[in-house]
Amino acid sequence: MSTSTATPDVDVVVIGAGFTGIYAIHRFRDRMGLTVHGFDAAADVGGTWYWNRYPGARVDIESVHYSYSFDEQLQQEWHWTERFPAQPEILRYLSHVADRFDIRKDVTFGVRVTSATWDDDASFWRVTTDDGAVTTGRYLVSGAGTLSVPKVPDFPGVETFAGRTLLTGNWLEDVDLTGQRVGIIGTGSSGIQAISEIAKQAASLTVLQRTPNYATPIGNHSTDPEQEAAEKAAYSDIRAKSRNHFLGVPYDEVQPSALAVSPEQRRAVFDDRWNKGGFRLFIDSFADLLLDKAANDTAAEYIRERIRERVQDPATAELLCPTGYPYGTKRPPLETDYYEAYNRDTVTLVDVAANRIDAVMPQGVRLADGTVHELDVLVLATGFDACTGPLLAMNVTGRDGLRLADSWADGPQTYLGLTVHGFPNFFMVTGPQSPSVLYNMPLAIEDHVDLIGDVLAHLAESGHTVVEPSATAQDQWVAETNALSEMTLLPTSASSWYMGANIPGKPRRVLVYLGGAPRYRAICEDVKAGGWRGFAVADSSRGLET
Ligand code: NA7
Repeated sequence: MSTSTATPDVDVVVIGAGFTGIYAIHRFRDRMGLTVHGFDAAADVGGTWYWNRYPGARVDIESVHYSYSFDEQLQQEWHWTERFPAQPEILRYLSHVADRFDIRKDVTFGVRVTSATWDDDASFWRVTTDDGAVTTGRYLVSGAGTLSVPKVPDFPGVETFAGRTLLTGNWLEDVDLTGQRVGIIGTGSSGIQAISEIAKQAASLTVLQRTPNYATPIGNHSTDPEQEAAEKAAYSDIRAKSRNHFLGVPYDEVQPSALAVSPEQRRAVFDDRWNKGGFRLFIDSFADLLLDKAANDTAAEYIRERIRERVQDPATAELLCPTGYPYGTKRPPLETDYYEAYNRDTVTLVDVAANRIDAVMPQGVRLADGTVHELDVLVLATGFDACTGPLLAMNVTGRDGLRLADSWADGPQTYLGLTVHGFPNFFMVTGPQSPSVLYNMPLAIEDHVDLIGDVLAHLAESGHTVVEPSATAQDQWVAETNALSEMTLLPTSASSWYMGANIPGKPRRVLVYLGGAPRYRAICEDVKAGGWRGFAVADSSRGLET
């Protein structure tokens, strides 16, 4: 008997019920007729938008683009109230999609995957959850997210704080901060969004900043009915254009080089993109900002000038001006009235790069020089163990007992950011070394889920049940991903989570494919057209010739 005839509980186990899990269940179950079961640690669907309910949490890509494209009726019927909606509205949208496609009936909520182990004899995955249950599935699809394992810094005494400690990446309740003395550590995208809102409520807000950021205006506004109607009428063109853009948005005004135009022309472009908001300045101004330091300097200086215009106290303004790294080498935050928050008497900026955080005490935070900031609430907006963290947290063990943690000891090793040699039938949606966080997420997710669907269809057609990338294909992909990053300012410039550099001890390797979504999609098409080049298929994992 072929070992692969052992029958698992389901065809596909899907981990996570965020943007990925919802679409994956629909795609595999309703469009392919496979049996599917999902798991999510949350009590309901939503993923990122379930866990991040901190004040000010908001999407950074226009939701007309940051939304599913797979169902025409869905995209026609849904109405966004704002250009860049806040977290509650996105969660409502995901709940609506889950209702519409009856997703919840195939998800177990409130359980966390504690291990996933490939069974070499049965050729399927055994997925263990923290309720003790074991579920077997022929294929394992991770939709565990890229920014879903929060980083909690181990400041000495952090557990002794007598007030309330809140983590932006795990913030589930409405919290009234009115009249409270609030301290916040972290001025990345989450911290900047939270600071702008908390500043309006708190009796005092102390911002403990280690690195200033290049935040630029989001330009949010209520949905304009005429614009909405026009976009809905042209949705298929918009989506096609988005998929042909580096970041997955239909922007088309980027100019080749910031250095090829006069200072006046450059200023006019920067002003225009600044006023348009969103990521226009970052990815729709000049194409060489991430490639050429001199080009980048022009944008960095422009942003610093604008910060100085907005912050009344010159010393505070200087502290808010990033100087130590190029624009965009850390993920640029988008903001509404962030810099104006520092013009309030109740908001204080503290430079914890110069005077580092020494310890957390019952009454607040103590700095190296002995200063104590007394607080009722401490907000940690300290980021995530990005891209690899959510996958490694699941204790994945592949063929011949190979642990993912060992395979990735020196950084992620993947083929296409989708699969891993030694881990048959394992698929990572928006995995490390895919465009993921540098590609409009819902579209990146749809592309990957569709690609997995195509792999599974190919297996079914060819009469096989097991697929795995070859070591050679994987080595080439890792080399290409690293080489692409070397062409940019990223590897050498900033301690960014793009490079894994925000987590002590994490290998410093690029976690994102920097060739852009269109090139990546073309490569995937080519792999498919070439008979799934780089993949080996078999009846059982013992039969893989890799
Ligand atoms: P980020 O962008 O990683 O920001 C984390 C912030 O926390 C950043 O300002 C860090 O400063 C700061 N941080 C982290 N650890 C410490 C310690 N130990 N001491 C002081 N300050 C610290 O995370 P976000 O949640 O804001 O954003 C993540 C993504 O979510 C975002 O890019 C979007 O894609 C959505 P540092 O810069 O390391 O000096």
